[in-house]
Amino acid sequence: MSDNKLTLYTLPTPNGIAVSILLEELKAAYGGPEYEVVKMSISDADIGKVHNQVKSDWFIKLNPNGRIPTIVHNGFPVFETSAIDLYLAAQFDKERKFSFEPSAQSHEYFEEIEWLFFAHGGVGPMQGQANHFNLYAPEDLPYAKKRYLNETKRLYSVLALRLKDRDYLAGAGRGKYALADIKTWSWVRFSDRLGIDLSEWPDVKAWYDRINERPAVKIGVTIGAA
Ligand SMILES: N[C@@H](CCC(=O)N[C@@H](CS)C(=O)NCC(=O)O)C(=O)O
Repeated sequence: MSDNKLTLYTLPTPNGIAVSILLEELKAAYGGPEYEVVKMSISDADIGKVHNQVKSDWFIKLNPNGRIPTIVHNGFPVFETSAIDLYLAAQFDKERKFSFEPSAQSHEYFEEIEWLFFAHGGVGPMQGQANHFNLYAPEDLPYAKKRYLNETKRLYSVLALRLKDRDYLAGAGRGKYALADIKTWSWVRFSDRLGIDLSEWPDVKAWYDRINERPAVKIGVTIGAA
């Protein structure tokens, strides 16, 4: 094993790109880390392709939750998007270009954690359920469809409140593009699937467009496709 072997198990889903975007930002800013991509399958139809399954025995040893994304860095597995991004920042974002230095005194660091948790515990799960009930559920459940869609939109209005007079979610002044933006943006990118129109929240739309223009983001969203 080399000194810096990093493998990313992923797909270009809202959770997958939250990690591949950060990895591409790190590569653009620092020239690395290089990483190997293992494209996973999360489709039951593929059961039997053992090396392609998030619920197979070998993968559950890396991520007991059986989901993408997951990384293994020099033999150490890490799962959960925000934990992976915090880990990658601690390992590779030495100049804190996309993160904030952990410190009890740093309000910026705790703002980052606060907005990461907001996305990880709020936007992701609620929009995920909205997707499920509106796009995939085998039963038509109008109450569930409406509940999760409305809650997702309510959370977007919280983002709008935060982004009024700011460019990014965490950091002093107008903020700094960092982990919480990457994590949240990765879900907002898929909002059109629910018929959500970002122009309802002009500051969220401006933040979305600002991040969408970044070259590393354009690459990050493709990692694990085809
Ligand atoms: N809380 C997890 C969510 C990961 C997740 O739900 N990943 C989905 C794809 S976006 C998945 O692997 N689904 C497969 C399954 O549920 O079996 C994280 O933040 O990493």
